[in-house]
Amino acid sequence: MKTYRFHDIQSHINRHNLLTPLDVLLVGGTGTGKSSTLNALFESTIAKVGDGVDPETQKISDHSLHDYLRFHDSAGLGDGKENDYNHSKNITWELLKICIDDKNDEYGFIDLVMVLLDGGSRDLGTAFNLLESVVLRSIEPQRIIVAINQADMAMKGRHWNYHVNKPEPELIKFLDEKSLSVKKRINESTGLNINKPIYYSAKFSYNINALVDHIIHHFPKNRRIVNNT
Ligand SMILES: Nc1nc2c(ncn2[C@@H]2O[C@H](COP(=O)(O)OP(=O)(O)O)[C@@H](O)[C@H]2O)c(=O)[nH]1
Ligand SMILES: [Mg+2]
Repeated sequence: MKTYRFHDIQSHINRHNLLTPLDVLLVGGTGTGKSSTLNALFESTIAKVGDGVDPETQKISDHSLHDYLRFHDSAGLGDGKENDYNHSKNITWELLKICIDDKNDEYGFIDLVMVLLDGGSRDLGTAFNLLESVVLRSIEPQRIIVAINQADMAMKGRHWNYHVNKPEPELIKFLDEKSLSVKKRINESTGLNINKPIYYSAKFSYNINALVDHIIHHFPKNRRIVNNT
C-alpha cells in the first residue's frame, strides 16, 4: 500500500496546498481491528494485535505510510467506564491539537477521522456513541470516514471463501445491506449523512485497496481550522 495511488495522494495535497503529511486518526471499540488495519495497510507488523486493553497502548501512536500520509492509532473504547473516559479525553485532545505552518498560522493537526466498526458484531452502540459524543464535537462531519472491518465474520464466517479470501455472493449481498443499514442508522442517531461505509477484512487483506480509495475520496480540500475557544 505504500505505493498504491501515491501520485494521486501527492498531487491532491499539492493542488490544495495542504500540509504534509495528511493525518488520519483511527478510532473504534477495542477489538474492531485498528491495529490489524494498520498492519494490512502497511503490509507488515507495525502494530501489536490484540493488546487493546494494555494500558501501555492507550496512548496514540503514529505511523507514516510515506511522506504524504500518516495514521494514528488510538487505543479503543469499551474497556470499562474509567478507561473509556480517558480514551475519549485522549481522542478529543488529539482532535484539538494544532500545528503551525511556516507563516505561523495554526491548523488542525488531524485531517480525517476514520471510525472502524466490527462487521462481525451486531452491537454498533459503542461506535455510534463515540461518533456522537466525542468525534462530532471536535471535527467537521465531512472529515469523518466510516469503515466496516472483519467482513469475513459478518455472517459468522459463513459464505467467506477461505481459498481465495473473498466473500461469496451471499456474503457480498449481506455486506452491502449492512453498510447501507449502518449509513442509515448513523443518520438516525447523529443526523450525519455519511457516504456508504466501505467493508474490508484486515485479517485477510480483502478490499484494502478499496479502503485506501475510500480514504482518498474523503481527502479534504482545505486545511483544517480549529476553533479552540
Ligand atoms: N476474522 C477477523 N478477525 C480480525 C480482523 N481484524 C482483526 N481481527 C481480530 O480481532 C482481534 C482484535 O484486533 P486488533 O487489531 O488488535 O483490534 P484493535 O483493538 O482495534 O486494535 C484480533 O484477534 C484480530 O486478529 C478481520 O478482518 N477478520
Ligand atoms: Mg490495537
